[in-house]
Amino acid sequence: MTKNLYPVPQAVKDRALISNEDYLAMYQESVANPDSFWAEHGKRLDWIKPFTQVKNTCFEPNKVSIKWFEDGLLNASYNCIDRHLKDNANKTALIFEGDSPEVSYSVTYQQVHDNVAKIANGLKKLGVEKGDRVAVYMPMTLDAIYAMQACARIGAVHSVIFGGFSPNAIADRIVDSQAKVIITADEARRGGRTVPLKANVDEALARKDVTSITHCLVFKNTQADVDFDPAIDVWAHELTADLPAVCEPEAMNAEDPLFILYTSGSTGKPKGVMHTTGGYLTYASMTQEFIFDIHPDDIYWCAADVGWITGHSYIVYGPMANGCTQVIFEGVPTYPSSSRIGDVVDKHQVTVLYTAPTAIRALMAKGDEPYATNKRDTLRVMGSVGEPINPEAWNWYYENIGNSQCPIVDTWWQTETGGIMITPLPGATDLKPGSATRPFFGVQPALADADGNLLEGAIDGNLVILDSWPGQARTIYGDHERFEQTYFSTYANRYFTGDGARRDEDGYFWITGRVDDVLNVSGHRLGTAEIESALVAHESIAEAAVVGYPHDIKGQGIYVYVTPVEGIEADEELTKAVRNWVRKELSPIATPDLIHWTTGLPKTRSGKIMRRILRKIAANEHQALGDTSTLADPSVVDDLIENRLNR
Ligand code: 6R9
Repeated sequence: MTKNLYPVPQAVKDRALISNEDYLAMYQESVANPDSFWAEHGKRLDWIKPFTQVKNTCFEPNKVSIKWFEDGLLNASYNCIDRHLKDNANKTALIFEGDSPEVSYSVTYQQVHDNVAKIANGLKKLGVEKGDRVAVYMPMTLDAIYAMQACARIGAVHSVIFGGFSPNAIADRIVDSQAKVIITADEARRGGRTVPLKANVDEALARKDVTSITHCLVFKNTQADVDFDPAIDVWAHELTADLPAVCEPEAMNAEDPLFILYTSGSTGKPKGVMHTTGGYLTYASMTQEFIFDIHPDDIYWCAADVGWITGHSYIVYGPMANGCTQVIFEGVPTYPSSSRIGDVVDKHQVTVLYTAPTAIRALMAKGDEPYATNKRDTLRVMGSVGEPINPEAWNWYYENIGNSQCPIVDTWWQTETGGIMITPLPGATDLKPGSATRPFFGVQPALADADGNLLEGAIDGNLVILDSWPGQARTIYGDHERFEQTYFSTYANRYFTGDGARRDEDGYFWITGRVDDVLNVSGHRLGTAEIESALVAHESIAEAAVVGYPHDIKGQGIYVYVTPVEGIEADEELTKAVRNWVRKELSPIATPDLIHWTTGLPKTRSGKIMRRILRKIAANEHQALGDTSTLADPSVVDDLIENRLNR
């Protein structure tokens, strides 16, 4: 039975960094006096030149500008590595747990330092300079983390491309960022299979418009044979073999870019969300410490991929800035069996676990047995991220993984927010399954109606944030106008999240999901426009419309409506070909679940596709279609309902 309130257990309270009284006082201070609050917390980092200015931000139309700590100088990699060496050089930094349970080993902060310094020197030797962009297309190995830290060390801007993306998606991101070097590996391992990373990069670089790359730096991982072009390819082990394990960190301005990360929006191509150095790192490290209640002896495990923002903030930057010991997991929760997460927790004595609802639902579907074979009694705090967690999954996570003793922090945030925004704190917040609860320090969430009025009390609305916080994205790379348009034009003077939410009578927030054309499939963010443009690039497809529908494990499934070009008869073979086409063009994570061939789509007289209707039909809720009187040809709808695929 799902209860609806879980008060903070005494044992958690006793040990916690932040009590409820602390939370209330600190929150109040953070919004009343942001300058002095963040001046104090900015000191958690080591600054080469301390900042004297704190907040300088503006959300006004056509003047959006976000700066924090703008006259300070620091280096992110120094903060994540070097400053721990004085007292903790031999502390374990990273515990690698391979895709195969047979493979695991640890490295200390000193070893991380030496590896990062060598790669940083290697990048310099390849001509990479401060401000240059470096694409990173890597497996979930320690080399991926070293590569990102090495970029930060020399002031290069990394642009990590998730290892599940296809050559076309890689090429798009390289072209947009004009990356000089791409870092990759021979192959990745995932769930007992391999992914041909280097071959994918080769294919991406072969695209005519990809002209900015001078070198491809290749790490050996599986030792597979790969094509090697000495004109551009460089083996990492050869490049770094004779280079010193010392590399002076570059002094960066707080507002110098740290990285670009592409994410999907409701229109057009993915956007290069840009984060800078000082505010981002302050926010990533502070949120990680307080939200996971981190103590020096914790063994922390965030089971995300570095290809997503969660891997950036809660693997590469936050925990390392805090000098944590953490598990880096190459594999998937269901390989070699569904007991893997619990087995890894026991093996490495994990105390803090951060994962996604989709993983929890996949395990839940396998029943409780896999979790009868491991104990998980070292766990203290568990986190959830990426999509709304339904109360059933929350409860299963709480009872079967956490032995009913670990608070669950349901953390709501986005690529654009840089760090967690709405979340419980383990020692402070009474939990309600399914609610992300209350804002973190400095975050002012509010609900707005369609006309831009702010709503009071217990109510549903569009989630906006009223003022800036240090981890906020500064711009979209190369397109500040799109940044303003996307996030600051729906509601003047407010940041619009694209999410809907409900606030209850206790002031707790419940995120209800995206209110725009962005899908959340297994925690992966996908724009319907992106999938549609991949679909219409297929020679047999004339028109396509993509919507999400409720899916038991993935959260949302991808429902595709397609009209074939004249003279083409859609059959099973073509359906299969289209499915593979999307995998290849975009990514396996964008694979359509249901492909519905139709001769027409419901359109208004002005030719706009009425997605609202398509969503209802895909959700098998066609009884409640609402007003269809503005349709050019209402008969199209009857036909779609009759042939609907999700019944
Ligand atoms: C961190 C991350 C962002 C979108 C966001 C929202 C959804 C993330 C959530 C959640 C409900 C949570 N989302 N965390 N929804 N509860 N705890 O996932 O970033 O990939 O940019 O996705 O994910 O819809 O707008 P990103």
